[in-house]
Amino acid sequence: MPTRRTPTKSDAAPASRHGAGGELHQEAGGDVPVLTTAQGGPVADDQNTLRYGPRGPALLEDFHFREKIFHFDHERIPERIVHARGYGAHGFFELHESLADICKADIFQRVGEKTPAFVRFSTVAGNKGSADLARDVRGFAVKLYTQQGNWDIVGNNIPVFFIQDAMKFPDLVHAAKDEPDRGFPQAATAHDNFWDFASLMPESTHMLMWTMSDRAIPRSFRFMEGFGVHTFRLLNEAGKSTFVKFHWKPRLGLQSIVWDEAVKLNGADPDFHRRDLWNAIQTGAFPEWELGLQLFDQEFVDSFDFDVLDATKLIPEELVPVRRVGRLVLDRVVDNFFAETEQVAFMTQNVVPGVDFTNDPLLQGRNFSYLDTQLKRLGGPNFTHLPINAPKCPFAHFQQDGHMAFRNPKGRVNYEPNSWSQPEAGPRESPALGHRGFATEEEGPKIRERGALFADHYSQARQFFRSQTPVEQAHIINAFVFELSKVETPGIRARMVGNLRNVDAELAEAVAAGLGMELPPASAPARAPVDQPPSEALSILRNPPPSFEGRKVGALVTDGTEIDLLKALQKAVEAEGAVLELVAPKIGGITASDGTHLPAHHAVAGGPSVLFDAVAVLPSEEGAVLLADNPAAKGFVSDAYAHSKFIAHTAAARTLFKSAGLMTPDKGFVELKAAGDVPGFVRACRALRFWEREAPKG
Ligand code: HDE
Repeated sequence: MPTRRTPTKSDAAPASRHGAGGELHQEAGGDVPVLTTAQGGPVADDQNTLRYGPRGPALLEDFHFREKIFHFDHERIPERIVHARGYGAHGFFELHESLADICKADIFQRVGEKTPAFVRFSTVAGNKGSADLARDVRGFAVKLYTQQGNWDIVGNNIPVFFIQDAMKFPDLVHAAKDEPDRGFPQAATAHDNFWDFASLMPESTHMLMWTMSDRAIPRSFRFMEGFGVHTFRLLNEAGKSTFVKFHWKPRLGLQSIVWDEAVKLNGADPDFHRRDLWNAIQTGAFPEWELGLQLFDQEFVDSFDFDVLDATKLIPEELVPVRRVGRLVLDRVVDNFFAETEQVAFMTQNVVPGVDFTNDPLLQGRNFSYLDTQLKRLGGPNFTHLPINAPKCPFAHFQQDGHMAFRNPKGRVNYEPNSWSQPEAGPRESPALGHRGFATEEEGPKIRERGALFADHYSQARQFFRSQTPVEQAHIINAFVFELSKVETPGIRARMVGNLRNVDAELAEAVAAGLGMELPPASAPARAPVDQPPSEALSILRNPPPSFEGRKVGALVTDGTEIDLLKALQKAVEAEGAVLELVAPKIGGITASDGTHLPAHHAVAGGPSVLFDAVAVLPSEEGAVLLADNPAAKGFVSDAYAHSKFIAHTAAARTLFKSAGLMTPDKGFVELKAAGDVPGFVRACRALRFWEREAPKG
């Protein structure tokens, strides 16, 4: 049976050219390019520094050595202050529905037209080298290279935010990141500083409900939503304004993992998310999202229970449906991680004519921060000269010079107005084509104050909790208990649980019980919460994916594994658009029942079941006896069980289950007696997990 190997770009890498002495130079010639310095000078010896005699001191004269080390010393740029760990890919946006009546942006005019895009996903709190499965918000930043310049929708996978005013952003980020004296914990909010701040900022409660939910541990970037978060405006040719919230809806549906998997994945494969994106694109399974718009007018704004300028609130999809108008497809990995993913500069203020801001105080603050931060990170004002940041439409301006300016104007004229004639005279502003904001009428005293509705901190937090299934509610409770258990100061735990009493009594009681503490008094809300109708769209499990497409099955196999069963499984899994990988006692592989040798994708010790969405345990009788003695194999099945995965198995596998302590199989186990049983297993997998296994016992 042929096994699939993920092709990678490195497959095409040139042969290694290491040698102790001068072999490289001897090789160079013919098709082999000669190694040069950055100045282009050919290099004779890249192995030895220039020195007096074989054992003598190095010479300052060695310009090749000095240049090489100098450049290496300066390879790093500051990592992003937030969203440092990220992964990007190229693709396109394709319009499905013309929006000409409500938005004049060029990108929204012609159905079927494709606009190049670059997307970077990220975690927020961890440093660049942290693990992918941290409990965290995921950044979902989209750069659209439109014919009217770059438009960046710098969003997250959660539709609300922790704070209402940009003034508090440095405090939020300081509190969430590692504590300044000790430099830990990394990529985790489970520590005193974060919960101290969060419990003192009731406006963050709604967002906390989301970050304690499974939304903060997505299965993959491909299976999560994206949100522009703020309310923006769309403007049509007549200058009419429509309010809008941006959504990205994943074609393969929503999916998250459970916390114990996240903990284990961070060790087993800290690059789980980036590897998933890379492999999906490289194998032609291009990740895809639909662009959705919630469109509303001033009348809705006036009637809504909350302020649409408050980024800690969302607009339920049941109230304003999401209109899907196009798709975003990622179909090309980067050529170079640093040049593209690291140097890409997203900026909320990058909008195009037809798209405008609102007075959301968070958005207004972001519009300053994103430009400012690029100067520090990318080292100068010319970061738009980098190919990843440069517009792909014609552009012309009089900005000049600065560090690393490599797109330089030709000719004499670098100012405006000027009286030269074209083409020397250069570009002119265009009132007709240029960006013009909506001419709002503003009045009022110059004050530091928020709108009255901003004071409702709990109504939507309650709505979120009550919209979840019991399994999801249990996960939220467990997450609060886990995080607050890491808080050393009991007063902080009590203050947080006091806030949770304003969200939901059962939630607060369950968290207090989980922490082993008395239920503290409820904190006094700034504004009494109001019950809102539950919203199905807020739950992951109430919105199951259309199929098992894009998911992965791990088959635990041994020598003597029944080949017909394995072939049938591979066929059915692939027909579903999913992937089957073989996990064997040794990476060298197995000899199947018909004598064929099958290489393995993973040795069981390095291929735990957390890497898969479902597992198949298919040992021969003898193989099962050996696996029953193998701690990694026992962990494979007991974790698959604990994580509520569907488990296909042969009769022989029971020996392994027994030794792993899995004595009472449930309906999540599917026995494969013959190839004909395989389709039933794959159909079951469409539900992704057998949640009955962990449903709270009533
Ligand atoms: Fe950001 N944020 N942010 N943010 N943000 C940055 O910009 C900032 C906020 C988001 O993949 C920084 O280039 C302020 C909300 C993403 O490169 C910085 C405030 C949302 C990314 C910055 C916010 C986001 C960033 C750091 C509060 C969701 C990664 C490096 C007013 C709607 C983009 C950089 C990428 C990155 C500032 C709040 C999303 C410092 C001041 C709300 C996805 O400019």
